[in-house]
Amino acid sequence: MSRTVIRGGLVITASDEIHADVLIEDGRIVALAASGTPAADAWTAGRSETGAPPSEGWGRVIDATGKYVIPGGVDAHTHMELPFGGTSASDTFETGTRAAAWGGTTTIVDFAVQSVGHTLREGLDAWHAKAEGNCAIDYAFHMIVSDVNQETLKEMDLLVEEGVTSFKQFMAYPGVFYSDDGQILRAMQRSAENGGLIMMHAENGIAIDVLVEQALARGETDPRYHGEVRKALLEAEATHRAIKLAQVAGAPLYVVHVSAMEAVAELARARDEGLNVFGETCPQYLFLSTDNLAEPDFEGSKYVCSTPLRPKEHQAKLWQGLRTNDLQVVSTDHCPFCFVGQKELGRGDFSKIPNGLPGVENRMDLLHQAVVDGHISRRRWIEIACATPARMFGMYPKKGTIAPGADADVVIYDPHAEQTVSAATHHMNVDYSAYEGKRITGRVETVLSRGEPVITDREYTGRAGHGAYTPRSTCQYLN
Ligand code: DUC
Ligand code: ZN
Ligand code: ZN
Ligand code: ZN
Repeated sequence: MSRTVIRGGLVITASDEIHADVLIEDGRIVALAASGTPAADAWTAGRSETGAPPSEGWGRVIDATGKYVIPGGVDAHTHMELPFGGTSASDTFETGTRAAAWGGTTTIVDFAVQSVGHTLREGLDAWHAKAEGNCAIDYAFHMIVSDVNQETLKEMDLLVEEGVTSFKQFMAYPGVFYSDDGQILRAMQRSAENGGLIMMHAENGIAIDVLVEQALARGETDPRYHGEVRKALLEAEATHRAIKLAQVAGAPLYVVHVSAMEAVAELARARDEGLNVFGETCPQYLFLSTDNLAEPDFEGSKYVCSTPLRPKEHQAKLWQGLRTNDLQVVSTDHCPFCFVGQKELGRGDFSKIPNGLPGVENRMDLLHQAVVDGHISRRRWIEIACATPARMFGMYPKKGTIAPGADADVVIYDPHAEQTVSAATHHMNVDYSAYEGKRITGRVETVLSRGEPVITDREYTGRAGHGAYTPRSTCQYLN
């Protein structure tokens, strides 16, 4: 048996903050006991409570005095190795999950892609092949549905049964991932029956493509025009439409990467009506803005993603939505493309810049900074970054909390350490940082994945292949 005791830290979950020692056996959390009590001290001494001698193979004791002991982060939105715009996201499952661990994330849910004309199964098999044996931390899959037809709808039932319980559809990207309203309605009706959760990329892509064409015809080719054509109103309109379609279908809805305050208002209204409508935002929308898209010398391309960054005034509404639970989850939409050779594909035409930002390594720290800055409480930090994504996507309480029976995915977090974010020191396979130079209070010190040390006192001690595929149950967050 392998055992670990984490001693003397402040254990923070979505619901509690307690000074407790955590006992881990064979990859699972077995018990918590108030620090300094005889029960807790007995673990550290390697004795049972009955005073038996130290057992063979007694594992490590991690001193977490003065530190936080938090659940490993659950990033429910990543795109490792995603083919996009004639290139491919630069993090593999190996580099991306290692970077995630460095940043205190111990589970990712990545998006397998159905290509038009192919089956869901083909897409899912392809993503399993990319991930298997390569991940440092546990992983699961959502399925991007690009081609809704009778066969696809039947396959959705099978996927839900085998643990792929959420399906992304796109109201944007006509000709690539796009679904029309009829296809969306059919997929929603199916998920109302089989328990699946539709995740929506809510932007009116048909209208956006008209605006793109008109902007380029006017010679507006710089990255900042990406933000201008992908209008907040067209995010709000699509969000509204998706909510109504879900209501007609009687299905729950999860809107991904919400960036516009007008879209938050749509979600808030639907939730006030009692609908099972949920919203996710991402660190880039909370910390970055159209000012970044306007950076000179094509540097703005580093910040091209969809939905796009918005003017700064949207940020306050996103923070408010996170506090009022009109937004429930912060994921990264991690989809990195190098500036050199990838973002540069869009020089002279912003519509050819591959869409996506790196961030899987930065999320837990940025949200801790939000605690320091007073935007959210410590428990809300854990709720939006660990517990709710685990619940939303059917992995709780195995993932997302520190409790007896849970996987021992645990982060020892130093809330007082100071760091400066930089591409020079990050571990993502991308040649820039979206948060270059940002000062952050707080830093990951040690990370356990199912009890195994992946990061130990800021050294990588994990291995590719430790991470296991995690089938999921259906959404555990419904009204
Ligand atoms: N948005 C991005 O920024 N990248 C990948 C796909 C998406 O919807
Ligand atoms: Zn095929
Ligand atoms: Zn999207
Ligand atoms: Zn995405």
